[in-house]
Amino acid sequence: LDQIIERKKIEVKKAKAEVSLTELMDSEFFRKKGISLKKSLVEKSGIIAEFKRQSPSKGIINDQSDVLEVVKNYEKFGASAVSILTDKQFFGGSLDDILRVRKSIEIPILRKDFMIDEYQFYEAKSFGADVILLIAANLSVAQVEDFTALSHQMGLEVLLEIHDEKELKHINKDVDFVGINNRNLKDFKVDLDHSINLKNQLPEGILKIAESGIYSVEDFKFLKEKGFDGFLMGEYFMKNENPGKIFEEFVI
Ligand code: IGP
Repeated sequence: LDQIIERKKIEVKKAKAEVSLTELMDSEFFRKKGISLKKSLVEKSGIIAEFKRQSPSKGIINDQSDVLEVVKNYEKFGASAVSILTDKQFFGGSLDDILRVRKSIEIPILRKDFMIDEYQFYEAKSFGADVILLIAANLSVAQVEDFTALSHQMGLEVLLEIHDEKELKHINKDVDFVGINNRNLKDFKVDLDHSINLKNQLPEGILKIAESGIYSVEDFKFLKEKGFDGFLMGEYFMKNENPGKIFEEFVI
């Protein structure tokens, strides 16, 4: 994670030099109202289906599938939202993936990246994202507050990701969703029981999303029974040649 953040700082600096805030704010999406995940989460399957080509823990997962084709199928078969990894270096994604699909789907898009600088929130909005991810592990409590306020000003919803008890302090009443990452970002181990334990310590009334390592219908049902409102899933779909088809089979 430290390595990713160091790299991210360099990328953001470069992006700032190339495209100004004014240019970002000129995008048609910047003025458009976002699509609410809060609403879509309860009205549809609750699954936030991810498009992810590769990851530091798994290497290449799928570098053949076309982002547009995949997310259209995710939508068609009832995904509440799509998550698109926009980190290039470690996940093989880009903001252009969001731009490319934005006009073809009507469900919310989560920009999945490592957010460390205000500039990236302007980017997210202007490329057509509706929701952004904040990872408690690499942000201070004050940063989470500031970034949440900025996101809301722009009309972006906020998913705050935590992984352990000491990150509970990052939760503030303004974040829209709390995600519990079942995967430890330090050793990549997945532990669903750990997540349920942590879930029981969350404030009441907040929408709760189980993230990562959901590898079977049983895992999904188990987490649903335990009271999670949303489920962020990537690899289970993406490791197949046709992720949209696997998604379809999963939900029926
Ligand atoms: C999806 P999985 O195990 O279904 O592919 O996980 C998603 O939760 C995972 O990609 C993720 C992630 C992150 C990636 C969750 N939090 C933070 C990068 C950064």
